[in-house]
Amino acid sequence: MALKTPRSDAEVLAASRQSTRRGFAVAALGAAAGFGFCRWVFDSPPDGMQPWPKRRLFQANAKISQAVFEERALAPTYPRSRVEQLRINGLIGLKHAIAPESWRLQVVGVAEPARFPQYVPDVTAWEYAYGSDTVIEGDHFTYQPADPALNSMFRERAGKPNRGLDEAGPSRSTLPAGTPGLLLTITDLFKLPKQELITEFKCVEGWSQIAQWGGVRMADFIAAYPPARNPDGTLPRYVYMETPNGDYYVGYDMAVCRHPQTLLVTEIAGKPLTQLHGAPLRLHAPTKYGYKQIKRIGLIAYTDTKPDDYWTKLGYDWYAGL
Ligand SMILES: Nc1nc2c(c(=O)[nH]1)N[C@H]1C(S)=C(S)[C@@H](COP(=O)(O)O)O[C@H]1N2
Ligand SMILES: [Mo]
Repeated sequence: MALKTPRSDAEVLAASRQSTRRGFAVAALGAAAGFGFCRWVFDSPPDGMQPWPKRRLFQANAKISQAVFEERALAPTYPRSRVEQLRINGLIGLKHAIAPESWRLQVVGVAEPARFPQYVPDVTAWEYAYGSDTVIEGDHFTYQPADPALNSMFRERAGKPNRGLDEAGPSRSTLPAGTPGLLLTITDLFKLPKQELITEFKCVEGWSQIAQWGGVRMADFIAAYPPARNPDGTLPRYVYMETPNGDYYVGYDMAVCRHPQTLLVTEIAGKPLTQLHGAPLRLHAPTKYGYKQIKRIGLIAYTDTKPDDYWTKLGYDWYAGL
């Protein structure tokens, strides 16, 4: 399906609700809860790892907040004057620079994939190439980026243990050899309508920054490369993404991916992504914590089996809602 005219957030939300089994209940809950509910959570001060209302709220009422945040609520957006320089945090799967021309996006679970010119019988056979500059050695930051602005961020953490590095181990959802699908280039993604969004990025560790994102809506990507239906006619409930080497991996509910503010990002602050911010493609989902926002996406797979998820394995919430 060709997407020429960008859709409004409201149109994407409406389409998303239609394609959701819980659609009707969600609309009602969203209307009842309203935006005040959302603000309260966004404005709350962090208490240790997470804002405290989040914990209490989810204990008390996980189902309602889940429906409201994922499928109904829009995250607040900000004027350009508020944009900050996004820090770098989390380098799992980014230890070596990827050679840009070797990047492909593997897409698996698409309806009738052989009709696309990008079809290949085995996406796992694709070989990514890496640069010789090592980003991380052993357990400690040793990277000295060419860009002095990045250098200062690393000086802060030099010699400190790189928490979480490879702790979760390999993914259970990595594709077996011989999986057919598409191999897209970045040019294929640029054919979708461009979106810009200025939102607050929140890491579960307690920091947040306002960042400017450029890219395409995940909802538009799904419309252009739609998932194959399950044998019973329903649509797959999940999306799985991983870095090219499979070191970092994230599972999403389909509703999160259809949210109008969930973007496949190619630019931050009007400039192409740097390697450490996830070049050439990362995810931004302003209704989710940072750990669900995977950098350097190598694979997008539609699936009806709940995918493995790096930080969920280490005890963090799968849903990761704000
Ligand atoms: N590939 C990859 N993506 C990742 C991570 C990571 O370690 N590896 N960390 C996540 C976490 S916890 C955060 S807070 C954000 C940080 O994004 P930034 O470095 O662009 O600020 O990336 C997320 N995506
Ligand atoms: Mo994070």
